[in-house]
Amino acid sequence: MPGTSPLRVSAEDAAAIHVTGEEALDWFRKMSLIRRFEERAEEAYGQGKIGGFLHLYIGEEAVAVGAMAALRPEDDVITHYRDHGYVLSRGIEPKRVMAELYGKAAGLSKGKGGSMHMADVRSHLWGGYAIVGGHIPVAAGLALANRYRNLPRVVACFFGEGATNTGSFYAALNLAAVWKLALVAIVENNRYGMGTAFERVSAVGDVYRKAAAFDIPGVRIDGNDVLAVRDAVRRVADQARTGGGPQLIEAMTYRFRGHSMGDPQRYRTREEVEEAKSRDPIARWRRTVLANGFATEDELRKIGDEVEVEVEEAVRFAENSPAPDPGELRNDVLVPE
Ligand SMILES: Cc1ncc(C[n+]2csc(CCOP(=O)(O)OP(=O)(O)O)c2C)c(N)n1
Repeated sequence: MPGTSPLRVSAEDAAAIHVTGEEALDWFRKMSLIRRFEERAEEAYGQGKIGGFLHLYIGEEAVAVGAMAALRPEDDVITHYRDHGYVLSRGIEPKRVMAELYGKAAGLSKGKGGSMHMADVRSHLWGGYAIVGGHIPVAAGLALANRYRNLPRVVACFFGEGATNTGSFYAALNLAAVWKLALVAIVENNRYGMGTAFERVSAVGDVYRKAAAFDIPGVRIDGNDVLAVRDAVRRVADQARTGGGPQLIEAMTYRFRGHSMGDPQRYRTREEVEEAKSRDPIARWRRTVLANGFATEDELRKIGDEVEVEVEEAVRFAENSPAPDPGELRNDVLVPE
């Protein structure tokens, strides 16, 4: 029944799903890269080197990495503002992402977008959007454009559970369903929209059930299990690509940091955060990698060291890069007449 069947991938199921050693280590490296990159961004923000908003993805890394592993490079990706993880897992160089955070000319969006607006159209990354739910209609538009152009591409649209209470979520998914567009909505349920617990503001607490409003498939998965994410996104993307229409995934996860920098986090207890950290997606995948003999402790440590070097190089690059030329100010900006 559409919108009513949670998909759960147990550890036993996961073991039965084929993963190559190369994939296993690639995912470990990418999740570690996102984590370390953001820890360093957090530090730089504290030193006043990064301005504006900075929404950290720490704790949610398995969603971006698992989803990108399932998607094809030409599939379109459009996201909300908590967006560093998506571009890094698609293979964008960390130094270009860090330079964007620093507002430098060599940044991914030429230093004009900052943390919330990471875009690289050549890599089919259509950007982070700051307006909650505002990019979901754009995702439907991308999928409609792909239909017109006869391109067998899927649009993956990422957002938080809070966005499922916006009008644009309903307007966009309704038309996407009517037109059977190849749209995969990936909802990262981290339980809070800024300082508000989802259950306090949502008439329907199970996001996957909201798919029933559009008569489309909706599944709930463990978003801290990179393999479960890869498997689920692959499955629903295949359905969308072959005429199955839009699909909705609710990935259960948790953000370990505040909503944005400077969040005093009075809406949740320290104990709750610590308990959630016991389900850390990276530590968990690390255990799976070791248990399946994909790598030894030493090999994983080496990957960690390489990630450390890569992130330090990104910081150095961002610090030493020039600011955008003032003459660039009015370029790439849409100014209504
Ligand atoms: C239309 C709109 N309303 C309010 C805000 C302020 N705001 C920014 S983030 C946010 C919470 C959204 O939560 P969720 O969609 O669950 O994503 P998360 O931040 O948890 O990843 C709110 C209310 C906004 N940016 N846009």
